[in-house]
Amino acid sequence: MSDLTQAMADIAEKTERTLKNLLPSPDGPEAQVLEAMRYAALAGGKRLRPFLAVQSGRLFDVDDQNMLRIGAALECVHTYSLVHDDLPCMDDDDLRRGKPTTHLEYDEATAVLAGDALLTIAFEILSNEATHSDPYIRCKLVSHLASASGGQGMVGGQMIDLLAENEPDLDIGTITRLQRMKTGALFVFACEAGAIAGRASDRALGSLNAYAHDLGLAFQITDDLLDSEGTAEALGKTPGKDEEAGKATFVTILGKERAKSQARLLANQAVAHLDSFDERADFLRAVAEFVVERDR
Ligand code: GRG
Repeated sequence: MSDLTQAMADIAEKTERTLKNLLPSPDGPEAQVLEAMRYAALAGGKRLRPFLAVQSGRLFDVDDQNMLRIGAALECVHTYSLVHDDLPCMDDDDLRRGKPTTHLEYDEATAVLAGDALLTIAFEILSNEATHSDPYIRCKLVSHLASASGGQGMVGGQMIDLLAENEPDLDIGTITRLQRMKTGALFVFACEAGAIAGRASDRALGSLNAYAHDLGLAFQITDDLLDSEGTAEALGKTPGKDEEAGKATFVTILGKERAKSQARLLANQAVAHLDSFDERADFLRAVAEFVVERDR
């Protein structure tokens, strides 16, 4: 196992434990929604966003325990987006993280409510004093995650994506903007969170922002490639959805070979933005390679 794989497995395991402790235990007449939240959020996943958050925190000596709470909040927002994206009114999917999607395991209403509750608990986690001793920093974390997730971030990107279905002629600029909002915004929050929690300089924050933008795009291009080439078994989700929906993607516009070289270029560019950091940024450097080489 490489050092990176080991470090990712370690943070994934700690994220799972943190989420288990933070998500409410199914109890009382509302138990079904609490169960569905746990079903969706404790289903594995790469936990890439918590990994980025913990690594960014380490650059500024922020305690891992604080960053794991921020990572758990991020994972709650990310999981809510997957639960809602899988609904029949959106992507209508039946497989996620290798298991039946939440609306199939329960029902549509429960999946909508579980997604809603995962989104709101993220802010409950961030605003709790166990996340950071300084209320100003907690407020900043809440505000940044809200902007990244909302109508001018992830939700906005999803809206453009839905409107873009059956529009195979979208240009690369529109797709890049859409993906920066839909996928990139949470990556940016994950990487900036350590700088916010560690009261880093604007320059350091800017470097992490630039790194996250390039990493997010490299991740998305690879996601498009996996959608066109991967198997349900390896991905834990249904491949070929973009083509089925008649969607323009980086792969339909650039072709597979150019998409691959563009993803690699962006990963290299992401690493270059970390030049001002010492060896504590080595896992952030290594994860850029992982993002373009991954098979799930
Ligand atoms: C419904 C508000 C709302 C937003 C949905 C992010 C998103 C917007 C939809 C997900 C659809 C999708 C497959 C996007 C591609 C990029 C992406 C977010 C992939 C899944 O993230 P991973 O690979 O998943 O990090 P795991 O399961 O490892 O956590």
